Amino acid sequence: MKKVITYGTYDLLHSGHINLLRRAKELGDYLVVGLSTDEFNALKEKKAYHSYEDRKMILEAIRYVDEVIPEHNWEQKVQDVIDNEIDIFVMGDDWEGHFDFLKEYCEVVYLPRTAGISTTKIKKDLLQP
Ligand code: C2G
Repeated sequence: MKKVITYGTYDLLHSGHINLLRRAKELGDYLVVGLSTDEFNALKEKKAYHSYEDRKMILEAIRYVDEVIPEHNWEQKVQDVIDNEIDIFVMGDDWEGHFDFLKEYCEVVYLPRTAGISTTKIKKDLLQP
């Protein structure tokens, strides 16, 4: 069984997230998502609208997602890859190069982001009169 992992905040779920999760799952048989906790989001200087529990429940309802684990910090990825016997690490290409250190442990794939959509854009657009 080929296992894939990806990470993110996944707040205010949108088509860019789904496109990423679908393509990540297509690379293997089992997709693990490392979901940023509310505390880690604070470290990333991100404030999610939905709580970790709600974002986890929403992700678990997506057909492409097989398991959700908490992402507490930047340092846990190597251990996650080892503990979960991961074959492929996937992220959107806005992260291109940032996680190449994982190439020692698994394949590293950066997928093209979906243009024109982001949680930040949604929040901004909703403020427009
Ligand atoms: N994404 C995408 N297209 C978009 C928006 C997001 O492909 N239009 C991808 C991102 O590249 C990322 C995933 O969707 O791979 C989740 O995006 P975020 O929730 O914004 O995640 P981020 O804050 O980038 O957290 O340790 C890694 C971090 O937790 C990544």
